[in-house]
Amino acid sequence: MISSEKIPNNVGLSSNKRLQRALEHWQPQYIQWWKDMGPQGFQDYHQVYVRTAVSVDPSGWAHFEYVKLPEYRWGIFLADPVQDRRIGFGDFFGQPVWQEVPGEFRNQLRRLIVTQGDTEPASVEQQRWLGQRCPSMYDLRNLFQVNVEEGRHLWAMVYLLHSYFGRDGRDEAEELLARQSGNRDKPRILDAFNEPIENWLDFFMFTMFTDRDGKSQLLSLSESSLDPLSRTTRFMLTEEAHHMFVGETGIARIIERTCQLMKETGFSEDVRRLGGIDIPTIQKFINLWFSLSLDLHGNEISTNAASYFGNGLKGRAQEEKFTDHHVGEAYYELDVPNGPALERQHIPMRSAMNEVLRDWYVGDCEAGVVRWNKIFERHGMSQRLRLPDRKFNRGIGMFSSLQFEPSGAPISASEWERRRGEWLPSSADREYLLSIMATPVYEPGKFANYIAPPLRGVNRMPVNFEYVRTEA
Ligand code: BYC
Repeated sequence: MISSEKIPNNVGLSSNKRLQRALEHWQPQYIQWWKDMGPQGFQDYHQVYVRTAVSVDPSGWAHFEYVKLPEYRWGIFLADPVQDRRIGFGDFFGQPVWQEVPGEFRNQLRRLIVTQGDTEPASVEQQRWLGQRCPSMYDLRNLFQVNVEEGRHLWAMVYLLHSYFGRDGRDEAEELLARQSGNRDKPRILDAFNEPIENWLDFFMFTMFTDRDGKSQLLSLSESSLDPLSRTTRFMLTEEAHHMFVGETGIARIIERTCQLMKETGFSEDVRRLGGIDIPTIQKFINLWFSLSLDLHGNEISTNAASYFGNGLKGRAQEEKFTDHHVGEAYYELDVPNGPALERQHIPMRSAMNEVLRDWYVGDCEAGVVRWNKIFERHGMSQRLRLPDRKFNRGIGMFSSLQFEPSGAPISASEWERRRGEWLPSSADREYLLSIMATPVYEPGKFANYIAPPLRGVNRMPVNFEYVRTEA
């Protein structure tokens, strides 16, 4: 059960006074950050119907109530320990997992935890203006649910930093609140988390694709030999699932509405004249957020990834599905740029672990796009959305200095410059989206013209439930 102390937790925080004091010292800084950088305009006078965890078992973590956002019960929740858990991969395979951080891996683990932690507040910062442009009260509530849980994920990482990394960890926890998404002097660590999220198409694509990187990274960290990291990330995954639901169903509802509008226009693709979002624009946002999120998996060939795996710090998603957990002799076949051509090379598998995780990620994204395309099928339409090739628009890794079409065909730098507006959102596309989102929809049960209502409400409540209440 989760205690209802000042910092709700299931880690027996009150029995470790030093840690409790340190975290209680960080807490007001966090709240200040949340007020400054969290949802703008919804801090003081609004009550939001959100899910909060009262325990970590399935019946307890889906408890719903109205709360004022700054009073959300952010806390420290670890999944239950697995009895006699053993290291599942790498050079220490089969040994008991660690309850403390081994000195020799301290820097690497700190780096992984800081990188993970940094993404959480970053996403809240990126999304802080969206409430002013929301398509419905239902969506507004979902946005805030995602935001408070990202805040809680930051708590999860800060708990690990404070508990296991001493002074360095406390300094890192402060830095997590000091860096700012998009800030030129103190940006967030990973590139996608410095991109603006200014409209709801960005938001739904982000929760579909970037939160799905969250899923793949959390799955691989949940395999970690450091048991507190594994237990923390295992619980985070339960919350992450809802974020991807918000993204996938958000885009599905936009597609649904686009199909309806296309019928109204006599199957013309020009739904903008009816205030809808046309399919080419949806495709451009897929191209953008999918490629940005591919970058989040790091370099194709990475000594960092090899040593994370060898040392048992970060495994593969669903490690138990693999047969070889040592991976000393195996190779990964990769198309590596060699001049203008690609050359198939055999890369030691451990060095290709980022690519292995990226494979898992691409498969998970593809399944989502197949589900979206079923909407067109249901409407009897031949249009289809697709993921771009993984070489397209890359900013990290061996394809980042080369240019490719979404199909994967190589093109010259000048052709890329000439044609990128066909494939990625242009400023005109962004202006159009802002124009149809300029007036937020706050009336319960009403939806902006460009998006269909959801099939059902939250927690069996009706779709027209007052998910966000304004205090008198
Ligand atoms: N942007 O050897 P490499 C989530 C850097 S999302 C900028 O490939 P590695 C969430 C890299 O840091 C999940 N820099 O690196 C979603 C390194 O720098 P140094 C977040 C990048 O370590 C939505 C250099 O390039 N969690 O939870 O194998 C909402 C060499 O790279 C990028 C994690 O990422 C980039 N995209 O792989 C809220 C898990 N990529 O050493 C939350 C923890 C690489 O030269 N992180 N670099 O200064 C990791 O596992 C790894 O750090 C990475 C990169 C997968 C990110």
